[in-house]
Amino acid sequence: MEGDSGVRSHCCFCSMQCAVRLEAKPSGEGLDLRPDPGFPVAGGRLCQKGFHAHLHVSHPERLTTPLVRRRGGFAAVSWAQALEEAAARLQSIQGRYGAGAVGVFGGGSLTNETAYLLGKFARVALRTPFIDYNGRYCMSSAAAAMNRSFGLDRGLTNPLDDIPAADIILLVGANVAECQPTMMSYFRRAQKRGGRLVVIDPRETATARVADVHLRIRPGTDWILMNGLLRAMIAEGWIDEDFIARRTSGFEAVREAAAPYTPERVEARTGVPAGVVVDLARQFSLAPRGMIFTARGVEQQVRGVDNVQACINLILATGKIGRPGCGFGAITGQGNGQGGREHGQKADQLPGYRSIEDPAARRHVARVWGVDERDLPGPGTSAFEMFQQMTAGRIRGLLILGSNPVASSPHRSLVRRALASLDTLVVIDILPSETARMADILLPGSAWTEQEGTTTNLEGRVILRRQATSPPGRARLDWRILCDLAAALGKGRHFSYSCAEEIFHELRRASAGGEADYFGITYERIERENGVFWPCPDLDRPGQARLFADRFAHPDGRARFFPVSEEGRRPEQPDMEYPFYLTTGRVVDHYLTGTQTRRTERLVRRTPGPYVEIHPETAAAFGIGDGERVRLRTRRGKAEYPAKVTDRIRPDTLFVPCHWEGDECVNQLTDDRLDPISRMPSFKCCAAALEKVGAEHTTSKGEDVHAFSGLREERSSAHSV
Ligand SMILES: Nc1nc2c(c(=O)[nH]1)N[C@H]1C(S)=C(S)[C@@H](COP(=O)(O)OP(=O)(O)OC[C@H]3O[C@@H](n4cnc5c(=O)[nH]c(N)nc54)[C@H](O)[C@@H]3O)O[C@H]1N2
Ligand SMILES: Nc1nc2c(c(=O)[nH]1)N[C@H]1C(S)=C(S)[C@@H](COP(=O)(O)OP(=O)(O)OC[C@H]3O[C@@H](n4cnc5c(=O)[nH]c(N)nc54)[C@H](O)[C@@H]3O)O[C@H]1N2
Ligand code: SF4
Ligand SMILES: [Mo]
Repeated sequence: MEGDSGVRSHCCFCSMQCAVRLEAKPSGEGLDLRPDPGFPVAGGRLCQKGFHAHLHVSHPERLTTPLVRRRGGFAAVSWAQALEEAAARLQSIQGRYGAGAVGVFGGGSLTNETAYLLGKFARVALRTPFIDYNGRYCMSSAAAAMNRSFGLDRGLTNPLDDIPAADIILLVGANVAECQPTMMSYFRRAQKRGGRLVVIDPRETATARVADVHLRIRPGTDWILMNGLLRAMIAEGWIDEDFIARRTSGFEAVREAAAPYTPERVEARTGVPAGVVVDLARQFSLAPRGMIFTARGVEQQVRGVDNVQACINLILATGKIGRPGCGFGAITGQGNGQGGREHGQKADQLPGYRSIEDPAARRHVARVWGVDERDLPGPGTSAFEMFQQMTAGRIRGLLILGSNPVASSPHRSLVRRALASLDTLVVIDILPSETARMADILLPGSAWTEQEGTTTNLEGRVILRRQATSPPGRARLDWRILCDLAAALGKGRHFSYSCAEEIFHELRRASAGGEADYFGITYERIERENGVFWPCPDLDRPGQARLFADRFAHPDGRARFFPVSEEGRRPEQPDMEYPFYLTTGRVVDHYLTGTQTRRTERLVRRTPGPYVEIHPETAAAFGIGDGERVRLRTRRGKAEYPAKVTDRIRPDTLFVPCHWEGDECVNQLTDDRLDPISRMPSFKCCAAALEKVGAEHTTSKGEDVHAFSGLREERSSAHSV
């Protein structure tokens, strides 16, 4: 059968991990890629990024040889020379300033095997506490809230197949149609059955356009809306008292915290009309089955954990979890954003979601790694805080694998300063990203088609990519580079593997007994069963697709409510000087910092560059025409973009996509204040000023500007429910 030929793999981009088949072109040059209808998750669908996901792999700018910075630029060197120099420089830093003077920064696009190995590399080869990764900018708020409430963080608590049974679905700060396009078919199936799709987003996104209801909420106010919904449910007697009594604890404090949020107060704060609040509360609680999904729109906020928590409180109060059509989900972002957060890339974490501060966890992992438990370092600090450690001179050497933090971190100028202050920066990448170009030692790694390994999709389904090609030139497999570097550091005996599967077997043992238990999963099972869900402790039993049917993961089996109240950080608010909300996010054609998709001609043709979305009223007040250049300023910096005048955004809000580097990078502007629990930066909400380029002196200030300050009351354009 034609469908059976080719190497089985999964798209490198988003967390849907759609299945593909890869085959060498008949000419021998490059690869053919086609969807694989034999794999269930996306039913043989791919989005436009997926159809082109193999093209950047053979781009002429691929890094193919180790490079070392010499006076006047990069010089090509042998692997032996590059590894020796990297090891010597990192060791000399550690010799002078201690083990913790070298840090490690990872990524959620890496395979489970590589992510696991990177965590082990930091703790065993470098013995540094300082490791964190780009998933901190992505999943950390959801992870923290889910851990607190459920005792476990798995993005979706249900398999995707449970979605079509829902009668009502809330998508909160999630633009699925552009970010996980093939997931939309699950929502469409629910809608065909009569289910209602409600989208809560300051912008009328492609997702909002197919929804039954769109609430154009004021940025940063979702927890207020959720409190208002809960208050209405309580007031009307629509909550599930039986579920609350049997399966949860802590409800009283939440009832109290929600009490002040009358529909009128919610309207004034969020812009969602009072009547809509009550209608939505009724519809959600009285629907037999309902689900809530969050994504970065509410999570990348200084109150990201609270926003997710407030959504979870609604799920628990209505008893909508653990059944088909019922559940909570934080929609994971990166290809391996799920697996990448489970096995040790996080500052406080050992494999299998174990805590690095738990003595039993340390003993278990030290035994698997063959090291003395006392030699395992303690917890480090979060991703952005590592850059602050660099500017303070405490971290002096850094290894980055699979991330482009210069472009993806908030407050770009601080991050650039931090990396420039290092004695040594070692980067392993496949392409010359903005971060890679700052390296002292730049090592050529492997792209997704070149390495075998597992990833874990947004459902918690562990899947397998097979190797279809070899790395180009002298580029090497990522995991092999880590082993080679460990050997150069004199730790080779802890890092001798002959293939990725051998690393996976060690990961299985390291995770065994942990929350994210992979022990029962093997490559052979994954292929036979079209992926295996975790937790899966037994080789001969299926993994758990649907969580929390009978009990939650806390020792007493109960879920926890947590109150969300006025206490807490406020996002930077618009004022006279910076009168707009600035928010950032994605477009369908590009992926993250764009190092891959901006090198794919067909995607660039569709979306060639960044822009700022501006409401027509706002544009008119500032004399800005569509396509004209405007300048945005925040307390961190300024940047210029062409205006995209559209009524699909609130008049008090501006939006810039985040896929560009350098002068076009929106993180020149974003706020680096962090959520106090998750340490997530505030990518989705800060205050900004707008001016037309060339009209700096004529731009109206004062009253006109104040009209857009978001401080005024403004009705949202929400449709009635
Ligand atoms: N095409 C494409 N797909 C991707 C990616 C990509 O780069 N490109 N990246 C992947 C990754 S890593 C991730 S994390 C996911 C991200 O997936 P999403 O989180 O869905 O995408 P974003 O565009 O970052 O943000 C979603 C929406 O949040 C809205 N928003 C902003 N502020 C607020 C607010 O205060 N409240 C509410 N309710 N909404 C708000 C924005 O208008 C935006 O439409 O996508 C994954 N898929
Ligand atoms: N303003 C703003 N900023 C944001 C966000 C936002 O919404 N707004 N979103 C945040 C989110 S959710 C995320 S996830 C981060 C992501 O931020 P980053 O991780 O910095 O973004 P990527 O572009 O994925 O960078 C991955 C790098 O690794 C390389 N790479 C990819 N695959 C491999 C591999 O297999 N091996 C090797 N060796 N290298 C590889 C790529 O070439 C690229 O240089 O950005 C965050 N930044
Ligand atoms: S939906 Fe996501 S995984 Fe599927 S093809 Fe598109 S980018 Fe790739
Ligand atoms: Mo992400």
